[in-house]
Amino acid sequence: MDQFLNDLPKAELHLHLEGSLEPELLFALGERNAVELPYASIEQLREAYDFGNLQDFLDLYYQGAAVLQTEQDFYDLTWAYIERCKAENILHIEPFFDPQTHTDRGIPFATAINGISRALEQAETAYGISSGLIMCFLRHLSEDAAFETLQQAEPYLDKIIGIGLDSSEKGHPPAKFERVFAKARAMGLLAVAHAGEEGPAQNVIDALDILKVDRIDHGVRAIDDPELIQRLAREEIALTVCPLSNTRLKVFDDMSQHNILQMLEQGVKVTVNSDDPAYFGGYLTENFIALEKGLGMTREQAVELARNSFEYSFANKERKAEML
Ligand code: ES4
Ligand code: ZN
Repeated sequence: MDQFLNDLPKAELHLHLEGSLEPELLFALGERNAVELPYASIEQLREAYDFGNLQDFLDLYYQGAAVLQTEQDFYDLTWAYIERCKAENILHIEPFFDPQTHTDRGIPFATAINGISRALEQAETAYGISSGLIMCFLRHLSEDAAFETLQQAEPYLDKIIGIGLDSSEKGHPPAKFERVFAKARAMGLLAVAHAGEEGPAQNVIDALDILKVDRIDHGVRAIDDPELIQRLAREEIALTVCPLSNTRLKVFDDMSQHNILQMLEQGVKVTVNSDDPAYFGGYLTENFIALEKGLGMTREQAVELARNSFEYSFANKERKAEML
């Protein structure tokens, strides 16, 4: 089964590039850029990856990103993820990056996006892996800061397919970003948002009705609202679900408690994703394996989940037809 899941053609629609920064590369870049790290060893850093909730994780995730300084660093980070995709038969990716995590440290927007884009272009030419890059606004920062980031992105709109919204969900509801999402959509960008991860089902409704997103990231708390579950199924609004992330951040106590297959059986267009694999203990195949081990996912269910990842991707019709 493990080999079947690895070889199954897949797309990944919810992956934070900064969350694919493995401790080994983090230490190597720290050394290369003379950034002081508060950990004596790679092992000590890994031991710190024991999170009680989303905020515990975010604190370490933003700290780790500080080693990313040059365009080459962003290229190396992205390329390491692409090598994993190649090994796991991932045909299409729509990775996120958080420009504000870098611009707030004085790293130009151009440095991050040029390094990432160079790796994504090489993924296409070397491996035939197609992609669409999504830039996320940090929801703990202001809407004005998001507007400023959108402005910085304007020269690079050919390299970005859409915008997203991530970071601390509690206390930062979708409505805070209504105007900046409207502007981005008017510029032709697609939109997604993290909603219903730690926050309530209402955040999923508001992401749809106020931000007018094309897809929901996580969305697992939608289960608390049966009417919303029916709507998601009826309107074919896909959820990018991240099983290992949800257990590592204590959204569910144990994988046996996860609701992804329950939603799948209720007709919700769910997909499997790895979120921040360097921090949560596994890339995409490992997330599929965790669903088999923890929830008894069948091969047929795995195939349906993988099909959803192509069908609800932002790839064009021709590319979808090739992958499906
Ligand atoms: C994130 Cl798991 C998760 N949730 C919200 N924001 C994030 N940024 C990176 N990973
Ligand atoms: Zn995420």
